[in-house]
Amino acid sequence: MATLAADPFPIELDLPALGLVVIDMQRDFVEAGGFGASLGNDVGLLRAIIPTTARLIAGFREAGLPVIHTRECHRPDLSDLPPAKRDRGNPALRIGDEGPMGRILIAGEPGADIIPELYPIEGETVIDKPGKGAFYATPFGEVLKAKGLRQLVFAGVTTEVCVQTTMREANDRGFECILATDATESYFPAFKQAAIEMIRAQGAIVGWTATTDQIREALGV
Ligand code: TIU
Repeated sequence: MATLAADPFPIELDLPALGLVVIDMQRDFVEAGGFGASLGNDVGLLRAIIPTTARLIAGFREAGLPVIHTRECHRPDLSDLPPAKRDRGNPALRIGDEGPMGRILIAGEPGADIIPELYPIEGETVIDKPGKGAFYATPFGEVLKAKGLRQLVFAGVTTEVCVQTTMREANDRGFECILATDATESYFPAFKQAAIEMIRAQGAIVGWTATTDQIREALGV
């Protein structure tokens, strides 16, 4: 056991049952011409967390604990893309359209892959998910169970969309969830702050928050 100096109160980490989940650090969300940009967002904001997220991932690797990556993407034939998702709003390019990094948010295209700075290493699990949450229509839950995980640290983008959705899904399934506040980002700074506060309010109603340094210290790296 190791104590993590988290908010709103410290949490005892059971290291053999702890894993890191890095949500959707894909070129489509952080590079020009991708899905995030097609929705009208300033994707530059998200790039600021790349070095911190790399340090967090390195800490888990050094401690010998699992790192699981997710990618929001769809099959090339769009059979897992509900029309309600594709037809939403008035984006510059829709999911499946040809963009500068290949087809927007489609599995196997350069834009849908994880950025080189945070690329998975041999043996790490990558979950492709058609929704915002990582449990829906994926083997994520079975993977966590097979690895014997009970506590999850979350990083990635965007804080209030895919990260928070997955944290809430995990919390309902009995996992203790910790958000790494400096390894997650939103296109909307106010939404990031609000998500952090709503997660840890009411006695950690969804989970805990901690910085990358605090997490690395608890890991002993
Ligand atoms: N648009 C936005 O903020 N996020 C997403 O569409 N997906 C994820 O958060 N990964």
